[in-house]
Amino acid sequence: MKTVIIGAGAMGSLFGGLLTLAGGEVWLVGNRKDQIDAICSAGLTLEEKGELRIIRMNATSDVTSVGKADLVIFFVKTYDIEVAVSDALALEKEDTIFLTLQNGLGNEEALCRKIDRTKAMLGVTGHGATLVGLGHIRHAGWGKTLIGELDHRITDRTSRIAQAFCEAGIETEVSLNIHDHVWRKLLANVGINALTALTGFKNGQLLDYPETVGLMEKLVREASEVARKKGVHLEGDPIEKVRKVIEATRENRSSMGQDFDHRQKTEIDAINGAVVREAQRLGIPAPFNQAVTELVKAIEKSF
Ligand code: KPL
Repeated sequence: MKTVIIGAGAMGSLFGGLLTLAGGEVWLVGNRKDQIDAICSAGLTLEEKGELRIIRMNATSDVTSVGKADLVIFFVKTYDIEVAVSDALALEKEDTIFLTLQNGLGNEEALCRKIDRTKAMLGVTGHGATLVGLGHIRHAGWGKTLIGELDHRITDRTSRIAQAFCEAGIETEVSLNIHDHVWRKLLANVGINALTALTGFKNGQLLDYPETVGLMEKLVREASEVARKKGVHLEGDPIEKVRKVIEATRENRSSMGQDFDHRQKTEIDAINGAVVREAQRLGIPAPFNQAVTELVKAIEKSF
């Protein structure tokens, strides 16, 4: 399977590196030339539990140089998905699969605006990774990856991709209702990302203070209410689930935290901002999500 990953940030590089180690043709495509040049000249440095591995891999900033792909995985920021999908059309052949593993809401819609729905696939991952330098990432959070068809069928192609991921050490299951998992992952991002960005904490530190625990719970409670009203099936206690993600990614700096560290635009509109929009549509309050959305946006504007 020829796999092309669009987005050479921490998570795209992590999946690219692990899939490369498992064999098969893998390409990492990113628009940050310095990051791509570093990987091309010295390989990707993957730091895991204190150990360093150098992974020699294919990387480019010119998607048209890659040829056609069997599988395209999107790991770009939510606000870049439209452009990324247009670029990725250069990789399309009759049976190419386009899989988004991005955070937040709205990726499926963006993908299906330019790609036939039958070629699109959704997924979420519980892994966390930090970009520590050019061509250097730290794998700092572990969790399951789930993928699924938009129409919730189990197909050969989902099983094939899940197997390829598992062979690369990325524990993956095929889901019969991937949309529920997109919301479950969203709840983790709702509870973790803005709070870690605003406080400067690593994910695990949120559990060290009653104030951040309380805020996390309020954010997740509001979002769960929205999810339930939309008919999303949330298994068990959503707050406990988010606590588990925090523990499993304790040493990671969330992606929004890293955006703040680099004074970059964040995915707030697709995470807490999306909860606020959905809550408004349903006529229910989401004041804590509204507050963190406005705070993050104000700080973003000051960058
Ligand atoms: O998805 C993440 C993110 O940082 O965006 C988690 C799972 C919270 C890991 O940090």
